[in-house]
Amino acid sequence: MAGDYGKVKEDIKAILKKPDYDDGSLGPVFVRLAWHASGTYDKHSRTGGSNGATMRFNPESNDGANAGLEHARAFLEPIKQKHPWITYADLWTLAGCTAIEAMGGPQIPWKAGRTDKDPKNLTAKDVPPNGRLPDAAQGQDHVRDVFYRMGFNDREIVALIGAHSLGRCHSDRSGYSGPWTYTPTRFSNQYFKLLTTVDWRKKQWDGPLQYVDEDDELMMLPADMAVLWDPEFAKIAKEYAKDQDVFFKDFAAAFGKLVELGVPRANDPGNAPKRSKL
Ligand code: HIF
Repeated sequence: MAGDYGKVKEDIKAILKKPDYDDGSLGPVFVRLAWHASGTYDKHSRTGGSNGATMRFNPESNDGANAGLEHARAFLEPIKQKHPWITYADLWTLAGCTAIEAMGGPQIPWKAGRTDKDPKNLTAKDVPPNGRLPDAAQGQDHVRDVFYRMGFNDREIVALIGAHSLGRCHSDRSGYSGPWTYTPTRFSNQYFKLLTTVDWRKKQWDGPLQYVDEDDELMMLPADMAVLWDPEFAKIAKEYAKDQDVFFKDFAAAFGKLVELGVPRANDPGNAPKRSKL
């Protein structure tokens, strides 16, 4: 039964503000949930992606890359209970897109229609294997491998990475620590401004290698630094640092594409209606 997605959106917006959580908003972790649900997509085997909401199941639920996302899923559970007709796959992606908009970002094109895999007749091949999400410790070759596998090009990759203007790293989730920007609950091009201007240095600590500013307030992952160190990526990052409108436009298209990965649609090649002979 199709329900009112606008009402669900309103309910998502209403729970975002949470003073005792991180920087006061659930927005960033909802964006990460939408992205990790979608970013398992492999265009060659056409497996993974947001359809199915398979992060509820092993091994995806236990992928180290998804640590902490059980909280995001739990925060959305009351909304699922209130609107039982919506699928988890639609709810998680809608929550990420709604959060971006509510935090000052562009409107992300989003369409309903994802289905949930039924746990009662789940087979091993229904859940993507671990290891499809990017490893933050690696550089540009790895970032390209992972995002090309999803079907993105260099410009889309750099646009997407601007989402790290939001949120922070948690030592009990990824092992990394700190926010990328001074305003982790505002969607903006600040990530690119900081990436391309701050004098980043290695953080002195026992944790995994990450980069920090001189005051050790902001951070960058090795995979973020790859965007600065790769000449093709850097050119695009500098463009986005100068022009927020271009960034918003490109980001909206790329994130909209991300949440569509693996979602079957009527106009997919192969599903095209047969042409009738005239
Ligand atoms: Fe992230 N990302 N991401 N990411 N990410 C983290 C947190 C967030 C990568 C690694 C990490 C994207 C790409 C990549 C968000 C959104 C997006 C964390 C910290 C790590 C390690 C997790 C924690 O400790 O809580 C890597 C290696 C990526 C490829 C370069 C996307 C583009 C930027 C696709 C994207 O949209 C968000 C939002 C967060 C913050 C979550 C929070 O709880 O605050």
